Amino acid sequence: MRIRRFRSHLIVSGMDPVRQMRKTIHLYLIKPSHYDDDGYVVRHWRGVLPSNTLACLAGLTEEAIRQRNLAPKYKIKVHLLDETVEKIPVQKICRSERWGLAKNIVCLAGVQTNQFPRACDLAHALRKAGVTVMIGGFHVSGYLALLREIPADIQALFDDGVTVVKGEVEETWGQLLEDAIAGRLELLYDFLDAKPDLYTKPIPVVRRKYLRRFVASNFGTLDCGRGCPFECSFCTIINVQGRKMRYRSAEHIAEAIRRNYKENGVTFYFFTDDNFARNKNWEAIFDVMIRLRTEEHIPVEFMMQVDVLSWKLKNFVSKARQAGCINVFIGMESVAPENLAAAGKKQNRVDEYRQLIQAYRDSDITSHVGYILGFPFDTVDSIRLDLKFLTEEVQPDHASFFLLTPLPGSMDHIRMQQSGKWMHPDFNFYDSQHEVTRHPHLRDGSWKETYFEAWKTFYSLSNMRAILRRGSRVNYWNNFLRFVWYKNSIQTEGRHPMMCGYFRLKGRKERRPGMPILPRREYYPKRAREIYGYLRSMFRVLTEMEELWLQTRYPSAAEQRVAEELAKLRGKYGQLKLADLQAAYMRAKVHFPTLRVPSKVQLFWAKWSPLLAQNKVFTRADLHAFWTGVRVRWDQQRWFHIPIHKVPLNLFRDVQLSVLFLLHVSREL
Ligand code: B12
Ligand code: SF4
Repeated sequence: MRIRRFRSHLIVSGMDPVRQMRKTIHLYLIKPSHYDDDGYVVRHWRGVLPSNTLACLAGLTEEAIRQRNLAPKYKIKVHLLDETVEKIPVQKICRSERWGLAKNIVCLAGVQTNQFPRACDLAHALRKAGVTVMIGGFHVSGYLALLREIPADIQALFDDGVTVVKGEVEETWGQLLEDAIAGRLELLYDFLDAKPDLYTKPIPVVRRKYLRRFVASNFGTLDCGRGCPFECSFCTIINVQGRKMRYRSAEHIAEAIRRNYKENGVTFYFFTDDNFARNKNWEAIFDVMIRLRTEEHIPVEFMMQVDVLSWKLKNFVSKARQAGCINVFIGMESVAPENLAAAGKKQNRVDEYRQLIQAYRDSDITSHVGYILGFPFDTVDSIRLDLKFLTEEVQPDHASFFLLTPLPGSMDHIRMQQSGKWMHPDFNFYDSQHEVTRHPHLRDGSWKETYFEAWKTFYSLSNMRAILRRGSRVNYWNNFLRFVWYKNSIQTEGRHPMMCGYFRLKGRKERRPGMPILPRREYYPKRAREIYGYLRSMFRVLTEMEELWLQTRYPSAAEQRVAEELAKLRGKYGQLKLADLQAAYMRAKVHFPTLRVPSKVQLFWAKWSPLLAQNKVFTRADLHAFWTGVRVRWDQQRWFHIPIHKVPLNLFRDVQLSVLFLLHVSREL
């Protein structure tokens, strides 16, 4: 190992660290994003999943400031920044450091492999101004866990005076902060073998200001435990967090949930444990949550990740539902036993998959399976057959597809490296959505094509309709909204939903070093075309989802009452007067308060409500056919053949449907 033994802060400044100490300290906890294929930083107007690492480090910081009594000595301002939803003010931080306005400490947090190149670029830029920079997370931890040599990119960080932290810091964060403030940071900290006991460690802290950048601001994250006892070869968790399970105290978790509910309105959690079913404290955690829901009336719900054997644990599924679980993510990975065997996933039994999904469905918990493409025995044809089996036989409610990726920290990575097999040299592409190795049967782009085909097949109108009809009414909107998120990510941006948000933002100058900054005249027209493309695609997703809603929706109680009243008027449609209709609505106690609708709309509703109420299929297929006809004639320049007189009514019907649809969707958000 080649690490020069000097203190990172001294290298650049060359000054006595004690003299550098300033009163105001800005502590930036930054979750970096990554670059898209064009080299632009990926950022969205609104995100979907907040970062749990930021929440964890925020909790640890609060405690460190309290325990080490730092507040009287320094004015510490903590900034939580997530580059996937906001711009990082690199210039501002550098200016503040150069002008000596404050001491700035930047922690690049929870850096995953695909974010590592971006994190390095940020680190180097900040170091040029002398900012103290630390980097931690799964990439550096996993990468250094299995390698014997220090790789060149990490050495470059050391050379620039960046501190690399390997492992978890629940027991050492306070000391690291003090070292950073005092300018005595080492270049490498290795905590991998000193895994912290989490039982009474600070719980991740949720901040309302941060949550506002996400679609659902009632959404919090929490890791109730860490580690996993299994041995999958593509997984990095076991080599970083270990195979011995560690967990938090149930009472601590309850306290955090209570506080987050009262102070920040958080009612939904993503428990980020990789395998909640193997958390030895699961029952105690479920019990306190049941108590919170029933005795304290805190309407908390959550989703969690579990293994395929979880349904067999006595009381696990039923208690999970009582505790508020509405969705489980299951590492199914493949339906081909030979692939599972090759990945060391011995615990997965394909013949039990259907029972597993049904066990959760019976308890009104929706299932989401993780599915990997590119295992050794996969071919284009076998994947198609497997998908058919997955959708028709196993019948999960959701699926996420990933390309098999040798992530640093996994056994796959180290084996490939030892056998000298080709792996893509650019970590930016290690996001499970790019081909970074060579597959024996999936060549010439067919791997990625099959990947997109898998998304398309699973999220086809027919499969989504089948899922909604199969599921119970309580989960209708939970499933539906996830479909909107998934369809929009894959169809509009071609991005994995877990790396996507709503409406992609870009900065002309936020481009990967080495790639040209386009002149304005070139960049903006290109960007305008791109935005137009997004909007068109979002519109297409919206109409498709509207169709799905129309075909599957449950009528509301008010609608049912209207339908009953209108049924009494049936047969009189010919001579129906507006006053009769209004009287019927009054009797049903519906005054259309949400829409102050003109009389025509009421007539339209009068016609269709009974059909909807009887749960008969209703569709916007006629509208779709009409607009397609208009577009075709327009494109063929047969303008006189466009039935102009029908346009206003159809437009009106379409807008009305869209408004109703959006009203329903927004009510569920
Ligand atoms: C939750 C989660 C997500 C969420 C993230 C949002 C969220 N809610 O946090 C979602 C679903 C979006 C997600 C997506 C993905 N994920 Co993910 N995810 C996780 C998971 C299960 C938990 C993360 C977590 O909160 N851990 C708890 C925190 C506290 O741990 P931590 O980040 O390691 O931080 C600790 C230390 O590392 C250290 N530390 C961290 N940062 C810093 C910084 C400094 C300065 C210091 C001193 C210390 C320090 O202190 C922390 C406390 O001890 C992890 C697995 C895991 N067990 O961590 C996978 C994991 C991180 N994900 C992984 C992957 C591959 C992905 C995806 C690429 C998959 C995909 N295609 O969708 C995407 C990438 C998304 C992206 N580009 O951002 C891999 C990353 C491996 C790697 N080498 O990159 C992991 C490890 C799982 C795996 N399969 O191996 N993920
Ligand atoms: S079951 Fe999941 S978390 Fe556990 S080793 Fe396998 S992939 Fe990793």
